[in-house]
Amino acid sequence: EAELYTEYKGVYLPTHLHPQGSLKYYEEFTFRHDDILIVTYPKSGTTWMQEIVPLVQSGGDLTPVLTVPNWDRVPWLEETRACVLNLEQRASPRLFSTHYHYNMMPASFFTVKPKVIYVMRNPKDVFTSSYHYYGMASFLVQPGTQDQFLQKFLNGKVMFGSWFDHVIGWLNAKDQDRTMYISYEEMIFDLRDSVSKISQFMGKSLDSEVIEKIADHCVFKNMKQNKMSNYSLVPNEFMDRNKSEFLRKGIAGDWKNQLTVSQAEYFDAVYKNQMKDIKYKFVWD
Ligand code: PPS
Repeated sequence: EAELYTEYKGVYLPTHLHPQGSLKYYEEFTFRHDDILIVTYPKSGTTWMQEIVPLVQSGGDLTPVLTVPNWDRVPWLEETRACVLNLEQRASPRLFSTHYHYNMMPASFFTVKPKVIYVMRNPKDVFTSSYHYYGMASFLVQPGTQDQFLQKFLNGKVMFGSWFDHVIGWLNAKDQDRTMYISYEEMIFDLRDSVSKISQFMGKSLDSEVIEKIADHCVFKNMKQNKMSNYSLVPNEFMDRNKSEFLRKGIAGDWKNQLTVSQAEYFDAVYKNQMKDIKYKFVWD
């Protein structure tokens, strides 16, 4: 465990993906005001947004998403590849991802104020997706039994720490006018409307046919076919597809198939306590 994870600013990070040099690079990173940053707790819709945002940017031209892997197209700033991608040379508006909590963000973020698209997902589905992901990814600590993983997840002893801290931190973020909040569930419910809202936020006015084209490309069964986004380029030794696929089910409410009744009740009790001061109206409440 000590080797697989690095503790950084109070959370576990998978060492393999986030060596010290990468963390340092991000600490010193300089944002531009028109950068667009996709922010997520892991397993909340990152990959999905890494498909939608470049397509909005390109006005529906599929070339970027069919030719560039998602991790280079909308790179994670804390991840090992960021420092070799020459991000300083990229044309504006640059597109980035991050799993950082609000209070982990580097200094430049608070002064430059780039745009943020914050994607949230029902934490019971985040748990479910994570459970399968931890089981297939060789660079993560194996989840153990479902009960054991539930304890780790609810206590934030997993990569990127506590879901509650992440969501609460970003919901309480200052400068909310530069932030768009959206949920995975809204995207499942009406993808076209979500794409339309995202394009408005990005300041791109797109025709309804273009919005429809983007939404159609980004539905789960279509996106699953895109090898630049479905993680099939990652060797099996890192992600064992015999155990689970990265684009696994792509639905809302799979926790009902995963958690026992008592596990779900326990989860809800912890949730209620942790989220008691949050006024935000979640789709899943
Ligand atoms: S990561 O590791 O943080 O980048 O993972 P992330 O991409 O945030 O989350 C993975 C889950 O998102 C699902 N996904 C989608 N659902 C619906 N539609 C589309 N197009 C889509 N793309 C990715 C993916 O299947 C994972 O959820 P589960 O529940 O495991 O299927």
